[in-house]
Amino acid sequence: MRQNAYLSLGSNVGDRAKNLRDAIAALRNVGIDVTRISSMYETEPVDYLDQPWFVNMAVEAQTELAPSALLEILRGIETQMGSKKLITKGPRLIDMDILLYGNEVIDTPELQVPHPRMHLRRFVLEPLAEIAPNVRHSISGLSVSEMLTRTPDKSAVRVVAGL
Ligand code: GSY
Repeated sequence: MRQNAYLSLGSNVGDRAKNLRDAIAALRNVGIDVTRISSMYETEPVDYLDQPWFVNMAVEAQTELAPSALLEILRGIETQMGSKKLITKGPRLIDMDILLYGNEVIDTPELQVPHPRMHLRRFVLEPLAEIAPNVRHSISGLSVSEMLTRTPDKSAVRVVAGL
């Protein structure tokens, strides 16, 4: 069944905007229907602070792929683009996470959906609220705009460009 999935994309190595554009092109090349794309946001690093600022965005993708197959495709594109995570939570050329997949709840060692930290990350919620303010978290039931209002994360997030 065709499902709406929401993905978070980020880059803080090299030409960050180009990396994001290339990742979206790669998603489309493998047949994933990217139906909404947020602006690009320059964002202060969270978790591991001693690294360059990121550019983050969110996309809506419609796919018949199961969540595990979608995750494999994302990891394949990251590898193909040359993204290496030399430090856990450290700099990366491209990083893609599944935030939401329809109304599903998935809890396996490889994949947790909804993304377990999405409500704690302004760099995820601001771009997502631009394209899907009324979509709801499949566990808490909160909409994306409600999560954004409630998030304790005060890190800097500012729009830099449309795609
Ligand atoms: O979880 C994705 C990688 N990441 C990011 C990110 O994409 N943006 C910001 N601002 N901080 C981050 N910390 C990590 S780890």
